[in-house]
Amino acid sequence: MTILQEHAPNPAADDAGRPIGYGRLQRKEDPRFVRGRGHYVDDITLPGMLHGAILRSPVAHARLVSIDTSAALAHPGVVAVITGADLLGLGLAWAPTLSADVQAVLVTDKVRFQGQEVAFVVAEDRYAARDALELIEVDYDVLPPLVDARKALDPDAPVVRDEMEGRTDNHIFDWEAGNKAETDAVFAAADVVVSQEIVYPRSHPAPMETCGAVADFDAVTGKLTLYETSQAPHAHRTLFAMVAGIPEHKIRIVSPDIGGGFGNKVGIYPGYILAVVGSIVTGKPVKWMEDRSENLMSTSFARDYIMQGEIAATKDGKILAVRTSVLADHGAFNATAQPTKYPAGFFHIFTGSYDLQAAHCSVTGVYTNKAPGGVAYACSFRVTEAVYLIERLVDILAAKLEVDPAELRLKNLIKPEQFPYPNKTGWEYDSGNYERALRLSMSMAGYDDLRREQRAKRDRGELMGIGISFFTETVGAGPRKHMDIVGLGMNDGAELRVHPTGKAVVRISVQSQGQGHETTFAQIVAEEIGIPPEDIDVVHGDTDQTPFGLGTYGSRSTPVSGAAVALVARKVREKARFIAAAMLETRPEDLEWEKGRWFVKGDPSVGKTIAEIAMGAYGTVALPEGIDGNLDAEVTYDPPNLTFPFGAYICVVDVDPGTGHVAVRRFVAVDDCGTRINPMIIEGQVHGGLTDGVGMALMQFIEFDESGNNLGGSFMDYLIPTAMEVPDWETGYTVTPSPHHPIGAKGIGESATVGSPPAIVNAVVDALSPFGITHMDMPCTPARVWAAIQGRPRPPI
Ligand code: MCN
Ligand code: CUN
Repeated sequence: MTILQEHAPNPAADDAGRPIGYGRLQRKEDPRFVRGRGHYVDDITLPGMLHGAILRSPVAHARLVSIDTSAALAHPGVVAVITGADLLGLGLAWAPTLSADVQAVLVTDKVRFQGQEVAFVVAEDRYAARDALELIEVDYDVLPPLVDARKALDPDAPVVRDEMEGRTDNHIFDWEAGNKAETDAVFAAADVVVSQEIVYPRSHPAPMETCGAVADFDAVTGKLTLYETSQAPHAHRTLFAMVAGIPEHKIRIVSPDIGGGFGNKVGIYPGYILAVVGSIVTGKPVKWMEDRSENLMSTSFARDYIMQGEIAATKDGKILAVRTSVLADHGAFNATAQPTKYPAGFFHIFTGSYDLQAAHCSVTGVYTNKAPGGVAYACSFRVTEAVYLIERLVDILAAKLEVDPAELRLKNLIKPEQFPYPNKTGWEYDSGNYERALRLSMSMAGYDDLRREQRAKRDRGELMGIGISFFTETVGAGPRKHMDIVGLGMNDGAELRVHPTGKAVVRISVQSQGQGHETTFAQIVAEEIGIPPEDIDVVHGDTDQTPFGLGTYGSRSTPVSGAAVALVARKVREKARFIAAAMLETRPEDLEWEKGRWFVKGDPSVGKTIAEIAMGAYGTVALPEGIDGNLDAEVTYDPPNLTFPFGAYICVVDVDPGTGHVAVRRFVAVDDCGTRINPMIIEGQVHGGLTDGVGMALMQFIEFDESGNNLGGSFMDYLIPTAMEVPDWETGYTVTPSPHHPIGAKGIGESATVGSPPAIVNAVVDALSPFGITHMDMPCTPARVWAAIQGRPRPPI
């Protein structure tokens, strides 16, 4: 095992900022991955396995007139062709979504988005299955599609969900937070108000591995084993039991190695259900794996928020209030996979990191003829949109007041002594020292020098921009009193067993998709009971082997499951104390703990290590009353609150006025995720999220033409940032532990995706400000930037 030392001293690091034991431990899972020994769903091959393929609709909105499957069934190798009519008979044509809506598994009445699932072919190999798709004859009666969410509530708009009883429009929900009357009063009396329509465009998580499943239903035992790309195997098991009527104890869900999730693998897709139906119908295991275009066209779209934002302030720059009304395009099915009872997730946090007097938001959700949206993409469930809104508004306010955006933020950030801070929409931020983080990012960036450089460049006609964002994240869903998924409280279990020779296995309910849980969760146990991490096996991703829990998304693994793991280790440590006392023939209260060992107070030479205690537990030592002969424990953890990590980001861009190309020259990211477990893994998480941000801010488009055709269905159209588009990230950190987490840790997995787009767009707008530009919608592509500055006289500075 190699233990790398903390490198580069960080100006803010102090004793409290040291990571927990084993710090930058190299990832335990990597020897498997770098040798090509990862085991993904598509690597699973079962005896007699068949292959499924989905026929998808080429049109966005159409009545289904007829389907003729006879030619496909006659194709060599084809075993079964399943249509919506077949599913109706099984009661499986419509599946519940995670948000009290239903989604068609296969079209029965009407196609509602391009790419929707129409039929499922099961064949002896995937080529036969794919070939047979072309032999299915479908007669569509094409209808005018609803593409523009702004027109969704017009009286003459096509009605997407006309199958729902009594439904004559496309309205899904209205939701609000904050206090409208108070907010309006503050706005009415404010010196300065700025308003802006701010659009967070549709985006897609696009993980390296697409979604897929292998279903194996054993008709003799009645047991369903489902291997699937899932971020939440236990929640999926319960849902499958509810949907398919298979008893829950007869369902085993296995999520092996997952090649990236980013929210794409939270929900349950028709393809998973079809693989199960295929296996039940044929009596053989059935594999279904999406191709790239299917993934990009039909699964898990995120964002799509049209936000009218307003911010009110005094003339000397004290921000008083924020208000916004949002139109949310949820696509054809409200399949939003998020764990809160609020239809806009954690959008509450649009109040940002500022000490405000009042705030109000209202969100209206609508159906359109697009693939289900409103789902998840490294987002903490709408925190991305909320942070983008407030951070753009603060910059627009700074421009209006002609003050430096860093100064405006420093003046308004919540102060350390105000924590725990109740924001104006009812959430309590657990801990923070915001000014310290912003000042650190400014010193790392050399902020004043950058502004000087910018002035000199402007004099020469060069376009350089500096953008800041400060964000507060909301992660660690969550307290069961606040949130659930279809009635399942957001709690997580952990089981720890120490074997007789002192090696251990910890079983967890969350599911890594690349975040390194096998390493960091072993580090937490190592810290708590002193067994080295290489002696601790982390088991996850198999419902038959792990305790119940709600899975990995919303950066909840560390805040919830990590807490469970720390507590289960403490439980084992306490049990070990009683066993050690029996072994040492003393009283438990006479023992003292040092990492890995209980010893007699005042006589450190007399003690027992965890390994010795484990042998004692399983051995012949006479155990005290109530202590059984093992060194095991289990817990289920219900967090008292969410955790609120935060960060201060500074982006420097150069814009080429001739082509409109934006180059991100520098990016400084200071993150605070409380106590840090593994700084190397944290940096990896931050680098990935920042790269996502470059994609969203500068490159990625999912447009639909007027017929509802998705124009972003391949990586030729939906661009993925590479090393070519990103700078060398400059990361720093501060440490403000969470007061309610057993080891003080907060999540980090989505922080950089949340925080980076506003920093980048703020930098682009800053670069273009000499043209009088105060806002630009993402993505700031060369074409858009170039068009924005054409015909605009540049005032002399
Ligand atoms: N960590 C740490 N110290 C902390 C906080 C976290 O060392 N104070 C470590 C954790 O122990 C874990 C990793 O950082 O190994 C991420 O932890 P956490 O913030 O708890 O997030 P989750 O593990 O719950 O991961 C989910 C999050 C989400 S929601 C998305 S989306 C996303 C992200 O993680 N998807 C990812 N990062 C990803 N990284 C990879 N490689 N692949 C994905 O699909
Ligand atoms: Cu919001 S995407 Mo992540 O929570 O799986």
